[in-house]
Amino acid sequence: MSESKTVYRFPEGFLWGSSTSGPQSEGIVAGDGKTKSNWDIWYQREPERFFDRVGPAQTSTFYQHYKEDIQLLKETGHTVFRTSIQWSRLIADGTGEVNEQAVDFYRQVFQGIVDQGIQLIVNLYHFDLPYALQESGGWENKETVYAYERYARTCFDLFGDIVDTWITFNEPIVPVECGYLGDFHLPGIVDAKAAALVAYHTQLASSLAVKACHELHPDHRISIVLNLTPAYPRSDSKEDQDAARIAELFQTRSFLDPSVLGVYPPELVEILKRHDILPPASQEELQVIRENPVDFLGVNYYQPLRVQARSTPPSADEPLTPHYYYEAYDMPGKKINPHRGWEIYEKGLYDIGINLKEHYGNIEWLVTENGMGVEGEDKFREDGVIQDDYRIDFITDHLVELHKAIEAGANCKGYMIWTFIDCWSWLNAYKNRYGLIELKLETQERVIKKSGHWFKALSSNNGFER
Ligand code: BGP
Repeated sequence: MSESKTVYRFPEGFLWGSSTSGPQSEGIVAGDGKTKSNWDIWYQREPERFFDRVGPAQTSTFYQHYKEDIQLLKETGHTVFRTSIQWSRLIADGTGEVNEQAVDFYRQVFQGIVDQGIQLIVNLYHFDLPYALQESGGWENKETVYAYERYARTCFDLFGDIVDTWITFNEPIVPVECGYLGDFHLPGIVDAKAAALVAYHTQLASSLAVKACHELHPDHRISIVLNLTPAYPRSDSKEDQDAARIAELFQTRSFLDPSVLGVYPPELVEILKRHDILPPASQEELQVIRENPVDFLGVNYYQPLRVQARSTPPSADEPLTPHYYYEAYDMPGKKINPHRGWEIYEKGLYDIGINLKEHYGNIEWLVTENGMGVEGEDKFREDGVIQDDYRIDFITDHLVELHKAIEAGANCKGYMIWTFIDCWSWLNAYKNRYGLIELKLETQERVIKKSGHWFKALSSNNGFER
């Protein structure tokens, strides 16, 4: 006797698709007019930091193959797709001349996607700063905020007749953490005061872009994409609970609150003041942030944050890092993706939905990234096709939780996987593959994986049975 199955049907009009980014997919072609980004220069300087020494010039050649790739979007059932404009491609060194070749390229890409009836979402910034701006102080320098605002206005102006849905930044906390509290992005320094300033300037830039978008195109919608990592305390003890609350202040609420509610959490401001690293903010700037919340929210979810109280109190002269207040908790028995080292905790997606419903006015949101990077997928090949059942299970398990959240009233309007075609993943380059479509690096051939065919059925059925 067959077991009875549950049908998970999503609300009408629910969007199905994927996200990628310019720096991770376009690649560089001689004579394309692209200037250097922070990633291009870092790779030039330290190629050994990048897995197998594969750098940002060798990404999945979307620049040359976008027409066939757009066809593949259709073949895998996409009704929504997000990519990003590379600032360093569009505007020479971030503040110079507009690159007409880039304008042609992006216009053709965007039109091609829209012509297929796919909802297009265009992101303005995915970790890629024009290097010339990095040299003049990067996001520590207020001038970068204004340069970004001009860049955003240029994009709204050049592409606003095709694109109507925008993202200001992807995961803005990541460059702060990786570049100013760690050594995973340029400039690779540890300086909490600089980190707080960079975060503040990024938020201000985002709010200025929201304002500009609404001024130029009142009918457009604009958002920010945040990696919401709910913080779960090790125990119910007050110490662990405090640690989790503060972890969320740093990791998520530092952008979530100002972007959605227009204000910073008072406790975060207090902490920064106490350590004498509160960025100087004028009343006028805070008003820009207050008056320009996003229209909807993009949520990237890969893993939760497990947190415990510190085992030893901070020493008197210990510099501030987030770990001044909490430690990571390595929870025994957790489910993990061994290739990426990230915990898999599907219920996090449910918790995010309920948190946004209860504390953020039930703002409309989309899952803009969720996915599983796996190394050595070749071993799962049968009859030429990668049988990535683990990816199908990963997506399904998350969708069950998302469905539950929607039934409980969460205002989620779509699910986008990371990613469409295997793409270049920063320092990990092509180590872990995330795609619904395989990219053969040597030939640049694209082959739909089992998950890509499955995704098409998921989209056509607007749900699944299990
Ligand atoms: C997100 C980024 C993506 C993507 C993804 C997978 O944080 O927005 O750009 O790279 O993570 O992570 P990774 O490439 O490091 O495995």
